[in-house]
Amino acid sequence: MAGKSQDKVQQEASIQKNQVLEDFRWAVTSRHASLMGRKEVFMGKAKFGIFGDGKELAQVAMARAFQKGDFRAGYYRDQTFMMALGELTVQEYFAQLYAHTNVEADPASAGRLMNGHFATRFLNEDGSWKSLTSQYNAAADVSPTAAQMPKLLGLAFASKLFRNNKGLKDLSDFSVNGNEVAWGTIGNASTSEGMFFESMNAAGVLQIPMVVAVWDDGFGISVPQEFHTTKGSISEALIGLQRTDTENGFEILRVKGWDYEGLMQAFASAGQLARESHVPVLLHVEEMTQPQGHSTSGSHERYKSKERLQWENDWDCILKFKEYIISSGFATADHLDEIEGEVKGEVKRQKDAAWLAFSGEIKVELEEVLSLIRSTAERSSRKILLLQLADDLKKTINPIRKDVVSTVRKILFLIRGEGEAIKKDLKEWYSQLQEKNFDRYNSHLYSQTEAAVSHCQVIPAQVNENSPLVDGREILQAFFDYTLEHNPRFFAFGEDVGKIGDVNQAFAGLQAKYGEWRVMDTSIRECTIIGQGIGAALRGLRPMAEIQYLDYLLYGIQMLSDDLATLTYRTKGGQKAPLIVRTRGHRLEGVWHSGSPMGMILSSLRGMIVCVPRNMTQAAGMYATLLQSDEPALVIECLNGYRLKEQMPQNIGEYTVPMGIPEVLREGSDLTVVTYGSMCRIVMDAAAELAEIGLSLEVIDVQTLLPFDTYGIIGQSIQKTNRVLFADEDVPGGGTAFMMQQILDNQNVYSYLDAAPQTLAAQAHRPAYSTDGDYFSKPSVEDVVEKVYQIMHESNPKKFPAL
Ligand SMILES: Cc1ncc(C[n+]2csc(CCOP(=O)(O)OP(=O)(O)O)c2C)c(N)n1
Repeated sequence: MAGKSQDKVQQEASIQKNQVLEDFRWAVTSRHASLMGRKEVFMGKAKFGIFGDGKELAQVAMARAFQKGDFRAGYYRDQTFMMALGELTVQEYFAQLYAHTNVEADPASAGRLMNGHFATRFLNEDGSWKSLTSQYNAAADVSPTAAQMPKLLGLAFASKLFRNNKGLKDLSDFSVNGNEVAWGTIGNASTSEGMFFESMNAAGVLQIPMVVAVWDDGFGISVPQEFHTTKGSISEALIGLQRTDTENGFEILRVKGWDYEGLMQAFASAGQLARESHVPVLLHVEEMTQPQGHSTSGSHERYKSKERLQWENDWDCILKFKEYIISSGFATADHLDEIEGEVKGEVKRQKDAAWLAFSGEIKVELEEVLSLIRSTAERSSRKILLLQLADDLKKTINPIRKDVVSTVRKILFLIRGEGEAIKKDLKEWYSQLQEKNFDRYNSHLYSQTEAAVSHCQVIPAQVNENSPLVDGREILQAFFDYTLEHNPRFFAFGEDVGKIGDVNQAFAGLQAKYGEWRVMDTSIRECTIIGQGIGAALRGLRPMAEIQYLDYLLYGIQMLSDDLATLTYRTKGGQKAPLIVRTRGHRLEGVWHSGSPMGMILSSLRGMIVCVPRNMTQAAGMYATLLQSDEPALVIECLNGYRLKEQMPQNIGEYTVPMGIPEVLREGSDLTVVTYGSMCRIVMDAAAELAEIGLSLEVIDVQTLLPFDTYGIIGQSIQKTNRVLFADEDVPGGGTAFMMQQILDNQNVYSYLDAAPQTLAAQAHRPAYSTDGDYFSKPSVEDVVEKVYQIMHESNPKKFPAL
């Protein structure tokens, strides 16, 4: 202090005092939001509540260290952090608790997620990027514990790329020299999840600016610490990751959740270390409490001892903060009480405003419909019943949309036999409401912007008789070469992708040509390969994450399903991560290298594009389309197609393959076979054989399973052939069942069918090893021939006698 003027010292002291009191304000604001939130649930105004009480102090400290351009990937306890950052008002907090469906009311999820799921908006309304370096960024939360970790890795990894990949230097809306820290939060019990350990190890290897704060309150719902973590402490358990003077690793810090100064220091130094030196940090925040228990689902008195409950009271971080403020002379107890009184009033005011806005919208609809029902009743023969239903609806306490809509639907059913003039007003009103409700609850499964795949320009591949025949993998290699040269945001990574250019060499030589920041190797960690891609894509990059074989997608599918596929939907267009996942499958050898688990994929990845190119020419065109778009995708190349010969298109890198448009590979008149991927060749071979006995097959390659045949090409074919077979290599009831459902439900082909629609799939078990194993497990040419013949036999046994 010796060199400082008295004024300067005083100024600094007052800044500190202001800061401390501001932090106090945020802590108690958040606490009262938690206390009132729980009451709202118990009063029946919200369905479920999970709150951040007991975790406030650490979060005001984290908010102080968090800078513009930084990213958070955390979990449901982080309300204080979001509030202190200015990214969550109390009113918005309650809007989410009530499930208010307006983006303006709940910018994180538009009422789609239960409370405590935080997010900031990365995108403008048209889907274009905001300047992420000019704002605080919170990646949209998901509920599965620890699922925030893999994308956290990617968010931090992107800083590393921005710092080291010179081609990204101009992207100043996304990064300033890779100075952005990715801050993660996780509960102590959730650190037991595999993805936590996988992410931590990967961050230590990658040396990225990732700070992971563990909020440790000694429990995971009712289960105490000794069931969760070796040695009862995650920072002890991870000591082997700690950096030394000679080896890279993690910085590990420990701090108490009630120690304001300790927390401020720990978060500041963690942030600085990560930001400047890209050293990852584990910040273990111990001795946190949970004053109201885990959630509104139960009370913690059931499983915490009296001593523990007493300890939680005595070591409540806000109580300790008050003691600290008073003993440091920043404020008197009376002053703090005064602040708290003010805060409580303000929290209540914003809570009430949130309720008024939420319930007000519904009330408007309710009033409208009541008056419509009454006027309908006057004209209807069911007058008394309708008035009774209106009366019941009016009496509903805290009415919701379901009450309104179900009453209207009941009435429309009741008066179905009455004249149009009687029903018209109510029907019209309901149809408009349906549109609004679709937007509220069902929109944004896929991109609704100009960059959706459906808007991408179609440029046909140019091939002529002089186009050279090459191995399929060379077509991909030429495509990736072109893309690496022309698209600086594009990079590819995965197991064996870097040095050898992937196990089938589609990237061969490209790391040498474009460098290790464009084409890179990773360890064997599918879950975090996906997370790495999601995080990087959230930051404006165009990653291609490779999963070596489709069979190993299972390790990564949780992240794809829970995080990537739901992202646009759960933020109602507020965030996007146009990650391309490249993999290969369908056919090679044995149980774990020839899988085709399409049913699994189709059920769990709604929200993603799923491409099944039959060869590498189609694959390259699909990648080109996807790179123009803002949608996430999975592309499954044919594992047995890399050495097959194809003609190299002249406009490689530029031509595109449209999504959702099947291609008719062979025209025919007797029966349509709908298939994709490696099965295309088998079905084409079968078609050639059947042609010899005069049977004419129309063969259709669906090309993409999601979206599926947007223009009804398959239906048109069935109108011509009147018979259809859906064939693939998945288990029975998987991909073929999906295709059949799409056609039967959406293309109204029933009346055109002369024979029952059928499926041909693999055996229900995984495929056995070797050529014979494949033959007896997966559909063969003979299987297709016999199946088609059987359908024809049933139609005309005379012409096609039984085999
Ligand atoms: C994968 C998964 N399993 C189970 C749950 C149900 N669940 C929600 S929170 C929770 C306990 C988490 O405890 P902890 O990580 O210590 O965080 P805390 O709630 O104590 O802050 C559990 C089991 C879940 N959300 N996700």
